Amino acid sequence: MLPDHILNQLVSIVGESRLLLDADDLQHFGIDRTTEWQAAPSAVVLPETVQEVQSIVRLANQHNLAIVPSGGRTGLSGGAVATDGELVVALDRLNKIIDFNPLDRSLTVGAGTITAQLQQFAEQQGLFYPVDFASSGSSQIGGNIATNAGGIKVIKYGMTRNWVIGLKVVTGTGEILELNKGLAKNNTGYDLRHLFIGSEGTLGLICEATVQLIQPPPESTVMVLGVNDFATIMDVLKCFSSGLDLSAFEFFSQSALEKVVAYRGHATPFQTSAPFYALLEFASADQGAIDQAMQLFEHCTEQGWVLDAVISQSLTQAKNLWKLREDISETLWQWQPYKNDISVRVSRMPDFIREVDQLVAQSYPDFEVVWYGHIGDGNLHLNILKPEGFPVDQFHANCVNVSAEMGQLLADYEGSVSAEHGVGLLKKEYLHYSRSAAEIDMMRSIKRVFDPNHIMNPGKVFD
Ligand code: 2HG
Ligand code: ZN
Repeated sequence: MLPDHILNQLVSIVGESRLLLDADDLQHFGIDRTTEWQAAPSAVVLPETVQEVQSIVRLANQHNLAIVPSGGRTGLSGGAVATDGELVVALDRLNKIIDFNPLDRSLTVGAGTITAQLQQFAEQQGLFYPVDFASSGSSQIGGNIATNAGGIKVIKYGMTRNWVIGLKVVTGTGEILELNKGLAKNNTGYDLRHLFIGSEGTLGLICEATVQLIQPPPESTVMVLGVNDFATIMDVLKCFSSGLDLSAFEFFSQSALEKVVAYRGHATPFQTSAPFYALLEFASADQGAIDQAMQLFEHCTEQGWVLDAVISQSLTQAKNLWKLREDISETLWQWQPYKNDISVRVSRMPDFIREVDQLVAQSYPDFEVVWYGHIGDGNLHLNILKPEGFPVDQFHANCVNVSAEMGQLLADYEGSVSAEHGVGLLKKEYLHYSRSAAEIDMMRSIKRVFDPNHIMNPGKVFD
């Protein structure tokens, strides 16, 4: 519990109704989508203006009070978890559309704007915001930027970083910085905007963002292919990406499909099952692209790579096929999964897949492993499921042991221990497999510049 004089000062900044101290609120705002940690913040504040955020950060500096920024709380690495009496600064109320410029095709919004609302606003203007993922209905743009969120269209459009053309931030020192100001061209030294993107709240708070919108993409078609074995998915990717303009290339295993069908009530699209499935989406403004897709499918069948295929004939069918992939993560929560979010370069995927498959088979003989992810980006999400009745602590300890071997394998392949979910609390002990000691030292030095009193999300990314 914070002393009264600090609580009074917080009330004088945000007003009584936007300082939350109830146990339910502390629980709700003190945790993200992870289940490993217990929420224990001392208070939650809901600022409504950038100036209020600045006053909060200045106050926190005076009293050496740690701050945890909170967005839509959909994170999967414990980046927005307050476990130790921190002050949670929830950006929910900074959720206004601030500016839209049709000529620049730029949109400035408060950090608390829900991703889906931003996407809808773009659509209403006849434009398109291309970053998308299953949690877009609750994730906030500030959180997306703080974690450089990826998602299902990275193969064509890249990560959140590619779409941020301006940021208004409050640094750990309480400075308000306006970074890049929506410019397309701006070669004036270090681009601090890019330091804040993916910094997971360790340098300051993102309060407003300007994103680049584009013309909506042409009509697209979704195809799901039953694939013979894991490594073959990469042959299928090579084949389809050579002939089509792909906007997604995802995969999932039969066990993922079975669970989504059983627990979400979706219809299974195949008569006969395959060990793996590739889901691809391609631009299909004319019949030519669909004919081309059918030819590529035939080629893959002749090669013995693909067993079966379904292709969407309508928007509804396309959406239903997407659900088979997008609903996997939420469906698996009931097994308290141990999650991996790893990547290597696409060209190294075929060899990496063989080794990671071997490692997992040896390491988890007694656990069910569900494979899925953005394989077209070289990104695998393998979820290890806890058997019913197996003690959580023991399960976790087993998985943590394997993570070191996985980390070493990733280091050998020059891959990443966190492809898109961020480091937070979950991955920090594995960071050294992907970043050198010199790099991590530099990151610490950068943090000291923006946050000399070490109040911004301490303990996240690195200690
Ligand atoms: C996805 O791609 C998300 O579905 C979640 O990044 C992955 O829960 C996971 O492991
Ligand atoms: Zn993902």
